[in-house]
Amino acid sequence: MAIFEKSSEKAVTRAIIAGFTKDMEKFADTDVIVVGGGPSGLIAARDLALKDVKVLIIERNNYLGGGFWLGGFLMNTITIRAPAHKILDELEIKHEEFEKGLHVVPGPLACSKLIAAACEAGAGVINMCSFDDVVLREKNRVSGAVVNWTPVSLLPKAVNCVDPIAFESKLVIDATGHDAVVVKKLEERGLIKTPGFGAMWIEKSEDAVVEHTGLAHPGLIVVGMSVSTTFGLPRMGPTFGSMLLSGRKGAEVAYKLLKKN
Ligand code: 48F
Repeated sequence: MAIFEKSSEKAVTRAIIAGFTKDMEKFADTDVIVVGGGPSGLIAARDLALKDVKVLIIERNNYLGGGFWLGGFLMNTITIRAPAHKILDELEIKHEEFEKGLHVVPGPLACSKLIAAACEAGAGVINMCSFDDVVLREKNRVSGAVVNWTPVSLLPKAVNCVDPIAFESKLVIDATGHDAVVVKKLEERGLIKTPGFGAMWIEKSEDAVVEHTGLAHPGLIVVGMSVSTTFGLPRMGPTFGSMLLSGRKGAEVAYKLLKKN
């Protein structure tokens, strides 16, 4: 007596293709594209999806979470400074206070719950997919993302003749961490100038990242460590409170802009 229901190779193949195609068709034209599924991108996507904004996360790795799995130096204890621990409470992630205002939480727990929160809120995800370029419209407004499968983008140029595809959106959020790949693409085109991030100073950097989170160019919002690269702020150090607060602020900025237009 078999344990599982009957099925076949062709049914499994069709189920995969149909499910994926349905999602991709839905997001070909979306409200917001979040490039990068680290902590700042995940919270931004989750907050927007909770407000019924159509949001797609594009992540180059197979896994979401970015640097949020590890606290620093390959040690998986995450540190979060108050008041960002309130977001952990909101997501029902258990944490401890190491010393006044400095909270600790196991990376795998915090990261997996944040990923689940973004997905449960309704954010779409396309993983193993790399941002390649921006879509630009009138007055060089960022209006979407050109993407290709990560394995394709890693092929040597000599054997890579696979055209990318593009998703259109009202807004793009650069949540790609230190690399700030969307911002850098605009810089390559002479539309923006970035100073790159400065030396580590945790006390200053966390506040500065949240303060500078917002519109970097028409149609483009920066959150998380890409804010440091864009505005020349001190690098973060291994603490994540501002990644969560910056992602949340980025979502608020996006929501206001969407309501205005
Ligand atoms: O680096 P990452 O975690 O960015 P973040 O949200 O958080 C930064 C912290 O992890 C840490 C820190 C603060 O304590 O200093 O570094 O700002 O996540 C960035 C995500 O973007 C993806 C990358 O794989 C990662 O998951 N990413 C980077 N380039 C691309 C990309 C690309 N070209 N296309 C798609 N995804």
